[in-house]
Amino acid sequence: MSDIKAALRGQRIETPSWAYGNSGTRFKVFAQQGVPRDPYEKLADAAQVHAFTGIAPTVALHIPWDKVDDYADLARHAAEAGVRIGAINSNVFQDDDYMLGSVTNPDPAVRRKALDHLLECVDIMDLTGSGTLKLWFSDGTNYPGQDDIRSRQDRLAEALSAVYDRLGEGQRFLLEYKLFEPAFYATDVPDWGTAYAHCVKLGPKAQVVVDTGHHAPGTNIEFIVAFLLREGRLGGFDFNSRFYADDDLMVGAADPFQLFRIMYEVVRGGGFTPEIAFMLDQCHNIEPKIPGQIRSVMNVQEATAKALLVDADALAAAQTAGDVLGANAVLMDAYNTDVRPLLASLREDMGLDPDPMKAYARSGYSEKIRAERVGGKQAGWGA
Ligand code: RM4
Ligand code: MN
Repeated sequence: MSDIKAALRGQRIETPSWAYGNSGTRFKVFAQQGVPRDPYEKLADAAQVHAFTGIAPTVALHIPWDKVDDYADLARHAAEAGVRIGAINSNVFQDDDYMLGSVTNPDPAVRRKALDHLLECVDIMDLTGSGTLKLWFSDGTNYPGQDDIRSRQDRLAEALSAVYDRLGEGQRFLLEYKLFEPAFYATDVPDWGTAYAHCVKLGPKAQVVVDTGHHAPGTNIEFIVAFLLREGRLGGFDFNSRFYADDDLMVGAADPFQLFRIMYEVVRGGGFTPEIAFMLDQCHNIEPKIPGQIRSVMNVQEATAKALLVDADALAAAQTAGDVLGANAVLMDAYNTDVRPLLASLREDMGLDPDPMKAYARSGYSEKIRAERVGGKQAGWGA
């Protein structure tokens, strides 16, 4: 048990700056009181999540949403608040020029503009000390024949290679895939196989990131995790959960069993290390944002604790003996264990309150930001 506690103590989960701002669906963004108005206030909120969970010390930025004049100053502010800047997320999906795609656009001038943005993100990494660039392309087509699928792959490869060449020492990029949306007919990076193939061609600094909301219903995500880990190409996760499409709901809320299965494959494949980025990519449309992040961090932590509890020897013995029911029972025993007392005790060992949700609610921070953050323009999805 002390091994499991030590492993959980070392766990790191990164929260996304955009989770603290307002967000919504394409129908409505509901504004909440006390929401950050700039990246500085987003980092202050993220620091609360770390203060109460003890395992969320880094914050992912999204450029240009989190653009500032002085990144060294932003990094200093983060450190003062007790957190650090994590992955830099590029954004080539919100400019009119990108209507027909960014790096795969048929127009070379638009491709150049998109590539320049990606390279600018690496410049920002140099300034913030970030080691990870996350690339997600909304590129694709809506109608058969709209553009040439093969040429678009060539253009994608060309852009990825230029970004790869720009990466410095200790820097890598994570290529994200997504089944569909906003393109509905053909997406240029629709699945892990496409992302993987591009990464393999480029080299070890190119890895795949698995966003848990980006698959067709019923996809066995833990298989993808096992495969990518085995090939040394799993760079990290964008955790969230979904019922229908890319819902960006709290991780572990829709299907905690799936999250456990994923974390089991991570542990099994030796992926429970700092080299794998465990990030949240979520939007809290109707629930309060900071508690939404705290709950999400706890959900990942619970799934991880259960995955670490799997009796590896008993499982291997049952598998070797062809004991189908026995092997399944070993896994289910771990999943059905209530790990909340273990995690409460871990938090006490770490000098934290055993109940982060209640401790945050009692802290008065929510009341404070509601009173202080009046006026100004609230940060939001796309702002
Ligand atoms: C995309 C993708 C990216 C995230 C944006 C906001 O669907 O998941 O990771 O940067 O949303
Ligand atoms: Mn994502």
